[in-house]
Amino acid sequence: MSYIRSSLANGVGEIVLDRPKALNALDQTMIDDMTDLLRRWADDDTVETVLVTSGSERAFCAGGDIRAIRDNALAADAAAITKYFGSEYELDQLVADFPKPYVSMINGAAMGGGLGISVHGEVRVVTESTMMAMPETAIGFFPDVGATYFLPRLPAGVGMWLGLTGSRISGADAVAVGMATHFVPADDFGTVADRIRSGAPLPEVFGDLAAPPSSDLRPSAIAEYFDDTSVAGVVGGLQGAVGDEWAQSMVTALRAASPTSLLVTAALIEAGERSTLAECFERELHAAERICATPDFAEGVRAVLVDKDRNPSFMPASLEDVDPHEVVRIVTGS
Ligand code: QUE
Repeated sequence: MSYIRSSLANGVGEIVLDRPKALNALDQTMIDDMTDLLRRWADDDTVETVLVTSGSERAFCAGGDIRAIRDNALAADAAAITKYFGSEYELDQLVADFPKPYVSMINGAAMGGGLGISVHGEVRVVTESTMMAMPETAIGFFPDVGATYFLPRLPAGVGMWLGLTGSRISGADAVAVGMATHFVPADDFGTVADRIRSGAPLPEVFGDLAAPPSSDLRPSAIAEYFDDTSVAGVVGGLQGAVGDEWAQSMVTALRAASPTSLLVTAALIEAGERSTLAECFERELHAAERICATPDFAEGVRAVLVDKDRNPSFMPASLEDVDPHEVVRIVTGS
């Protein structure tokens, strides 16, 4: 039983993510199967384009197999954790380096690992149902899958905002900030996928798209409060915006996150700004190994995905009580 379906016709290799009960969350077999297909198709002259779609209406891909990683963390199986993240980031790097057009058709939710297999690719198509987020600070983890590379390259403050607060953005927002390349109305989404499957040249398929609906992001507010590498500075600025409902909702989102995760996330995004994608994956792999061994990770996944009470007890519980040496240890290993 496989959670990936694949086909090859008209020069188009298609991968269909098909694990609907887990919103297509990537488990180890899906990562391995997708890696095998992409390695084969990269060198197969009959493949001109790769198309990645979801078999589910609800989600493109909700992330990684976080429950299994928590089980491995609780069993102190460090080798399984290293294998999982190492192979996932290798797949994401393969997408970034893919030598032919790699097209992701992103409907519904695309979070965490779902962005890792799409955002690094050449063509990212979104629609009205698209919801993108990097929600890891809520589970005691950090935005990985190359997010420490792509977040600091978004417009001022947007990467820090997405990474720290886990805010959800729409398809129109994703085009506005550059995470997506094309917007297609939901009514035309299947037709566009069918035209790609038929082998129509991509410039023809995407030649006459209408402009996306307007984005309701607040770029000036995001730049004002989040274009800052200090988490305390971000929180302080937002708290000072008394009466600004948006700013106070961001304070609430930051309060729900693991304080250690927030500080690790800010440090990784700052370091990623001056790093190559490969360097970011290397840094993320070591940080993932270390953060999975902390109590906040097991507790965050418990609260959000296992018991679903959304009431985690993070330790320490406030930013001021996080030992800066612990952040440095997770981010750099020293
Ligand atoms: C942070 C995450 C994930 C998340 C929620 C977060 C993640 C992930 C899922 C998820 C959601 C629904 C499912 C599922 C997994 O949620 O990585 O199997 O059915 O996979 O706050 O990183």
